[in-house]
Amino acid sequence: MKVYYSEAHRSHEPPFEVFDGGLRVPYLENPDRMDRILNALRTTDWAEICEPRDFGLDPIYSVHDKNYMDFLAGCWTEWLESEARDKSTLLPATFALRRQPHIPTSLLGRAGYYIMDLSACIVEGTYRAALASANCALSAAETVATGGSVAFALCRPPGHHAGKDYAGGYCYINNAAVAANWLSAKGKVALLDIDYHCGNGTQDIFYERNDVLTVSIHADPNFEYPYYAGYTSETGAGVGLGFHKNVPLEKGTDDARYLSALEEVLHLIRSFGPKYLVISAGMDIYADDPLGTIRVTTNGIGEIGKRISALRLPTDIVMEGGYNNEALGKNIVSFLGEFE
Ligand code: SP5
Ligand code: ZN
Repeated sequence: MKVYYSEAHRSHEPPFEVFDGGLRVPYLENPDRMDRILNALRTTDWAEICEPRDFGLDPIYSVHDKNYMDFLAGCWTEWLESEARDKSTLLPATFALRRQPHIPTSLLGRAGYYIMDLSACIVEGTYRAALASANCALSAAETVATGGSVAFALCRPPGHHAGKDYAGGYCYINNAAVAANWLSAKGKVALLDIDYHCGNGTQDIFYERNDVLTVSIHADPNFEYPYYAGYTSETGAGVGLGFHKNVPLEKGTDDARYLSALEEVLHLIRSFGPKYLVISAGMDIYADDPLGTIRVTTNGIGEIGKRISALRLPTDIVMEGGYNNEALGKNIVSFLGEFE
């Protein structure tokens, strides 16, 4: 299996994030995550680690707002030129409300407009890392569009919380959405998000489209981040009505309950009849994840992989979250090992 991976992620290493109540904690979405996964993949005889190809900015601008991308590209330099006292990471403290906010010229004002929380910290290497991450997802898409049955995009930073014009939850460019949109020029696409958190960015990006079916299984947003999206009542709009599905889960969800939710959405994907499948593969559904509250085991993750692979669709698997670094390698191997 081709595994697309770039070293560019290493320069994206924010020194901290801010948790609920204002607690500064070490950045959970850290470079060590990739090393754990790479080490585990190197012990297999089926993973072939490859450099991504550079697709340029066009496939990204097809999903993300140009002004937002310009903000990502230039904000670090502006931050260094600003009056701020601690410049270790760009993080706003004021956020734009849902009205029709004016976009100010001030850097911190724009940061609060384009960033939705205190986990999408920006440092010098963020923009470059985010571009390389999107190129991994696109390279895997190209592999499955040219006859490959499956490819894995080992993306860092992750992407599914990033919308058309916002960053959030460790995400800046929505890698899976960029790949799915690129594939959609060649046929219908189903995008299944199994990360612990609702893929709110992906939901927003495809909400009014009927050529990309989006499905997300996640912790109930009524108690969990991202809070404001991921409810069962959200099923798409306009021509996209009926082409989005959320399956919120309770705290403590075990393998059996997770797999029954999965069966339900696999049925939906089968009836849609896509040409391609994109998976937003977050491993934070794992029982011992520091951010998670659901209890899927390593074997359960393998079983999820097995049932998805039984769809027999050309599949672009895109890395999302997963913060138990010690378990990340075995969980990814358990999942990917069921494909091909
Ligand atoms: C890609 C991905 O998995 N992003 C997840 C971002 C979640 N950020 C939520 C931060 C909320 C902090 N609450 C911490 C409670 C720890 N017990
Ligand atoms: Zn997550």
